[in-house]
Amino acid sequence: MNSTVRSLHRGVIVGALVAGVAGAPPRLLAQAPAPTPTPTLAPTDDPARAQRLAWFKQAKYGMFIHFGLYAVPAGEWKGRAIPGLGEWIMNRAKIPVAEYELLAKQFNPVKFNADEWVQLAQDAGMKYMVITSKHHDGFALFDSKVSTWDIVDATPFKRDLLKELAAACQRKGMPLGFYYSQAQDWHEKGGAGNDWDFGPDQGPDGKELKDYDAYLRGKAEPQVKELLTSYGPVALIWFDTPRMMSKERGQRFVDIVRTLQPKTLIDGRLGVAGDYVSTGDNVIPGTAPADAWEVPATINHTWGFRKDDRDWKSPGDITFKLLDIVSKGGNYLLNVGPMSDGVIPPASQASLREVGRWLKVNGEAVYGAGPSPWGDEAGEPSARGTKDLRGQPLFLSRNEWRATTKPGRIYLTFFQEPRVPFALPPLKNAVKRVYRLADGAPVETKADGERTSLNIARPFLDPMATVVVVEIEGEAVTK
Ligand code: H79
Repeated sequence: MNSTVRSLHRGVIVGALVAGVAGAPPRLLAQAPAPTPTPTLAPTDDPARAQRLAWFKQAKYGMFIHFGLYAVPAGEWKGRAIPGLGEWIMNRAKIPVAEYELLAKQFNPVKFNADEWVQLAQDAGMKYMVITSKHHDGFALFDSKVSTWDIVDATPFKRDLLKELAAACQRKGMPLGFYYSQAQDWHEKGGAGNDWDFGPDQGPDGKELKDYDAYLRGKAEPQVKELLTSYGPVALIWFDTPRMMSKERGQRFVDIVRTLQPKTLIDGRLGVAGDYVSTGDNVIPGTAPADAWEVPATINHTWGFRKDDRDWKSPGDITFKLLDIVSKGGNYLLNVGPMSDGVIPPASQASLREVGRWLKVNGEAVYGAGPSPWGDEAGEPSARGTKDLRGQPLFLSRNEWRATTKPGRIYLTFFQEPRVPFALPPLKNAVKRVYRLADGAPVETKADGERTSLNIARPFLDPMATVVVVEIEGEAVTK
């Protein structure tokens, strides 16, 4: 057993503190909480929404990319490490706009290759990609006509990176979505968030002190229109941190998206109902928060590249989190932060590719799979009423195995060797056949009254995780 796998084997652990399950390093706990998820979503009985979501619910696993000027300082400003998220450096170091603008002249990702990025996502087994078109620093990674604060007008690179990525995605059949920070824009005096150049957004009474609507109408809305007009089919728009997003303002974005590309999904952080729920950053809930949801997550502890963060999640950890999320009905949107030369850090690539190799063999348990028919195997809320850092009931996560489903099939993914015989939780359906997914080897079963026991061969062949397929009569019925 390698160490990447061993780190998961801790029996019952405390989950959902900040990083969800499986051993968050303590230093994470010092960070401020991520934005609260918006629990609202479009009506569940809307057939247009169900159609829009169909590919998303099949996909299950996507690649998030945070790329921008912050990859140049990479977590360090004037010789000092600035704590926190790499893409927040302008805010955390209170860098004036005029000074931050100089970074654009140093931004020249000459090793960027769109096909390589898409190929990596495919090798990793990821089924969609989402890239920062504009983060809170206001810098656009595409050639905007309404601002010169973009990659074509302000950098020596001069190429429209999103255009190249969109073309590569289309060639390879990879759905592409755009992250767009609609509310915060630290470059604009009307945008939210820059209180070091432009003062606070709101007074103590909540009164707005900036011309926020001028920013929205003059930059954010036109840029979202550009993204939906000039880059082919857009799989989704990933809005974030909905500060001061009133119903009216949020609805203006909904109208733009629905008018220009009715198939484009809206995430859960616009501020008004989107198509699915986005959990807090790195938060894996104990149970499904909605019928369609997604966990945005980092592969180390930052989204934008930081040169001092090499604490990459192991392939075993990523595989566990993916199955944990899928077994609860959600999607996993896992981030990479390319370096300023345009190369995705090789160590993070290696981790992703190893998960991809596992998925090549075992992907049937993931893609298009529905949630567990049980749920207790994932853990339970603390019986003692303990609350986590967000004031939510603490969920005690278990990590031995997870279940996912398709019609007539239950997939049991084991992250450690179970005691044999392994008793299936209660199931009313007749069990037809049980076998190992990787090689089809039959698994011996024994009927035990209402319960079925599995005599799973040990030791496991795959150090990462082993999937056992339980073929059943019809859809799983547990009660
Ligand atoms: O794009 C990624 C993050 O930059 C963005 N969401 C994900 C997908 C995000 N925006 N806000 N937050 C996450 C919450 C940020 C909290 C912190 Fe901070 C930023 C903690 C430390 C730096 C703000 C500034 C709160 C304390 C200091």
